[in-house]
Amino acid sequence: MFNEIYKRIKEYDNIVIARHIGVDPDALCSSLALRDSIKLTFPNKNVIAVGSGSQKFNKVGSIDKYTTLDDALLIVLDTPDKKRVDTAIVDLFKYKIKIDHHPFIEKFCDIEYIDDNKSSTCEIIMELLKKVDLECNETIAGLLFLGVASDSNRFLFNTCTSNTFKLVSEYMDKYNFDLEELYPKIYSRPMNEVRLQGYISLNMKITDNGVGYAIIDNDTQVEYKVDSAAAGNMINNFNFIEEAPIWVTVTEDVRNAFFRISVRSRGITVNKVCEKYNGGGHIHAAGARVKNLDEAMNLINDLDKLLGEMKNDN
Ligand SMILES: [Mn+2]
Repeated sequence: MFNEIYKRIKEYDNIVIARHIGVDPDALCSSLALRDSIKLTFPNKNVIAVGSGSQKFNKVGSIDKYTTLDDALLIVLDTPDKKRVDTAIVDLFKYKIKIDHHPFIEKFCDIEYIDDNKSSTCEIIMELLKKVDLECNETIAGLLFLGVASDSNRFLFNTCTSNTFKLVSEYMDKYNFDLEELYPKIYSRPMNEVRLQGYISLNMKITDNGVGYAIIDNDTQVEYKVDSAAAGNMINNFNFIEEAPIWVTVTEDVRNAFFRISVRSRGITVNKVCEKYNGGGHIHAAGARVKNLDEAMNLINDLDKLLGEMKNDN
């Protein structure tokens, strides 16, 4: 399928690369890396990577302004369903390609390369660049590394396979990117976010069966001077709490009038519960959006019940 993807990239002079809303480093890095690789390989092509920006990741690289390009190819990265595509209007494109590592939700592209055994979309792009005639350089390799490192929570998850480490090793060998230069681009953060992390540690509650949850309402965000995106991103800092094999953050988003729920687990499938609440995601890392705190508590109770049932089964 990589050859088919390459054929289409070669064929089109105008290419738009899109990714999911609520940008994260894998989505951002995969789209910038693929854009830069295509431009490096075909300097005359018009390639843009689009989506709403994020102050938090502005050191990673710059996104392009969205403009409609005639007869353009759309490549959607890291996004399993059409409604989560950021900025680009999918139906306006003649030909569409999807490359993703989320569990399948719906088909909306002509070619869909989906491998949900991969750590990240960046890992798939590493493979793509290796297997077809697309160029790479130190900057592109660094972007791809950041996407893999971030989506695997710095190689903590089982989604990292020998394939992941082999690719990272090969790219590091060949392009010699600098880890200490790269990591701050996604991990450096202001003191107020660190203080908010302290607030969450102090205020996290744990249900009877072991769901750790923290509610970060708008007042708290105002008090700690963080936006809801920054607050929602705290979730990955709370792994390895002995009492909480599942942990959740509930973040109020007043601008959009919903609560964003992020769920993580060690070894327990949580995306099915999130799907019940208009969400979804990976088996151990999922999320949902709900209208109010009651709905959020229902979701948390469902996760608690899930843990209770597992205890009874043992
Ligand atoms: Mn991803």
